[in-house]
Amino acid sequence: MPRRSAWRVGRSKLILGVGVVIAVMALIAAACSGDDGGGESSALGGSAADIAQARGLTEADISAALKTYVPSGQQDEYLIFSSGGHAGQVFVIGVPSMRLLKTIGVFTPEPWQGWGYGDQDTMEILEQGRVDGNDVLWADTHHPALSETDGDYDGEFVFINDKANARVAVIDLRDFETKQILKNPIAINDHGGTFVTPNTEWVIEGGQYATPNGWEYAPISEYESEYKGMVTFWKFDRSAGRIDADSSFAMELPPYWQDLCDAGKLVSEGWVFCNSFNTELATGSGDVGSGGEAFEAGASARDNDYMHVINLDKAVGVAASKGVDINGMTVIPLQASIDEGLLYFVPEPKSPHGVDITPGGEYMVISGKLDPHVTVYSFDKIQDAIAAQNWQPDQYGVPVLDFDSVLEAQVELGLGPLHTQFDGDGYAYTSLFLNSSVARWSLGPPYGDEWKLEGEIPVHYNIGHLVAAEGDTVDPDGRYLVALNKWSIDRFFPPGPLLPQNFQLIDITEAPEAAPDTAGMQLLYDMPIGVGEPHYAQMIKADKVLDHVWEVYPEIGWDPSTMSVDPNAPMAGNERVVRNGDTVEIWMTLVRSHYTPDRIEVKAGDRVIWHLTNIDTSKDATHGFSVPGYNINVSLEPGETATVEFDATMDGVFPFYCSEFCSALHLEMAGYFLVAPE
Ligand code: K7E
Ligand code: CUA
Repeated sequence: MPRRSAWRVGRSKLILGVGVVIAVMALIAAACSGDDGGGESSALGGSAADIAQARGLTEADISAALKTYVPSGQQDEYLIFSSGGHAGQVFVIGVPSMRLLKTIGVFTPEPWQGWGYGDQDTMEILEQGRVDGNDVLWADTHHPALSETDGDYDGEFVFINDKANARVAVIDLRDFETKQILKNPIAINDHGGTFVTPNTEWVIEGGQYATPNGWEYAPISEYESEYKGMVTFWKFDRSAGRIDADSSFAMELPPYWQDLCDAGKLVSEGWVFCNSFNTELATGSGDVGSGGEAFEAGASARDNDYMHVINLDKAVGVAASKGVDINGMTVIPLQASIDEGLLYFVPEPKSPHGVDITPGGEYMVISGKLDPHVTVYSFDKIQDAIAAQNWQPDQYGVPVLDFDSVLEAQVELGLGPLHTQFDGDGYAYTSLFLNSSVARWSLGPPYGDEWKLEGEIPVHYNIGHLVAAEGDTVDPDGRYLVALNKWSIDRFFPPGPLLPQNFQLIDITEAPEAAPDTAGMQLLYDMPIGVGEPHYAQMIKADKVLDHVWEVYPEIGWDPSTMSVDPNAPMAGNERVVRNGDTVEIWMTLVRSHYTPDRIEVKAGDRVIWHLTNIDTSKDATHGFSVPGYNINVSLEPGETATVEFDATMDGVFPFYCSEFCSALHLEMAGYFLVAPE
């Protein structure tokens, strides 16, 4: 792989060189054709053809520009919900314009949204993500999952996992705010989350690096017996808009490193599939000089790892009868899963990454990072092999189904296949990390005639996930595909040695014959992502979200954490300040361009409970509330109420002000918070 990367850099320099030559030629052409010698003016004025010529745009550039450009005032047709990677957030991006619409505060405080800066509800949600009582205010978000109805996105909720700390979060798409964070009580890291079942009854969170249950200590020499893998099924209560932790359960798995999961759909509904690696049970090289084997060698020694095939429907009942309590989580012991027929393995080549289910649920597609093929398994054949007990137990006694008996097809795509998406025309799209490309391939029956590679399009560079429009649902749209590239190398201005990621928009509407060099795919646009490292994303028709989203809260005094009116919310006419011993409680309203009351006087050491309601009801009339020195900033969207609580430990004069430019007299929307010395 290092050699390959070096080769990539070499090639990209070559591309840059060619690009410079083309640009110079275009400039010369432009200069030669200029009638007044004013290259600048001809680039800004003149006909479209003049502009294209002056800027050196090719026919393909122009067609790409026409496909991505969304004129001012018009809206995008699709939305991407992307993991924010280390940002600990979720990004919302319009397609095809690739305009960033919002960064939703999730695991990490977000100042503009007042997420984690004094607003008690947001502080409490962030506190739900504490690990053993400690704040963990960053996250490594990987896989957002839009809620589904009958296997199709319904635009109501988004879930997201935190790989670093094994947490999941629930975002309500009525107001695009995080409502809940859950710390997994049995695991300290995860990866195979979040993925949802076709009606969002369950939110799946698979594990990654095995540890003893509850990340307790056990010596690494006891890895085989004391370290555990896991998959957790969080029960989602749609009417409450929350995960019900008490009705959730987990399955103990062998200490293979579970990787990614996907829920079966249609014919395979009720089953869950997870890939894994490190079935070698590698434990690292240990102390320097001890001669042990490094993880990357030890964990990729075998030719096969195991796809986990899980009977979720049946597991629900077994959890109730045979589950044991670990740190408050109901866990099905491994032996119970084996005895009850909940868990089967299927050999998968080799150090795979990801499992993706075809739209009809018939096939499970696995990519081996170190194998140039995608391997396609048949759900029917898996069921037949289970019925026929065509298996050998692994070292933990889990039945390993016979590979050949469940295999449907293997398609050779290229180097480093990772993740797969689908369109509505019988094509699959697989990211090729080492090739730096997206492969387009045809599915066999019932989608098409033959399992076969159609071709590939280069991307820049080292693609991880990819997302097609509704490309993991029962009804993919095709149209657009976005490559989520890890490296951008030469694509953008280098802002220091940490370079942006690169989202590349690709048009997949044409058939492969339309452009044989790229199997019909056209690269449209590069979007640098200078925040976090996104992993997965999902792309939904914007209309579906528009059906649910609120632009102002339904009533004045709305509490987003309960999604109802807070009976204690300040309302116009009942603003007041009440002192009770050392506690000062304030009921304040905000309206363009005034705080009522606008002067608050307390004594040092007082407990301050400050209730705020934005009584404006027009779209976008958001007010802020920032108190200097006290790390307080609240965003109050139209109708919203919030409460801030703190001890007035610092005496002094603190002008508070509206931190959202809301009106012509926004600067005047201010007040004094006076803290008299004791
Ligand atoms: Cu980065 Cu899905 Cu976590 Cu692959 S994962 S790239
Ligand atoms: Cu309210 Cu600025």
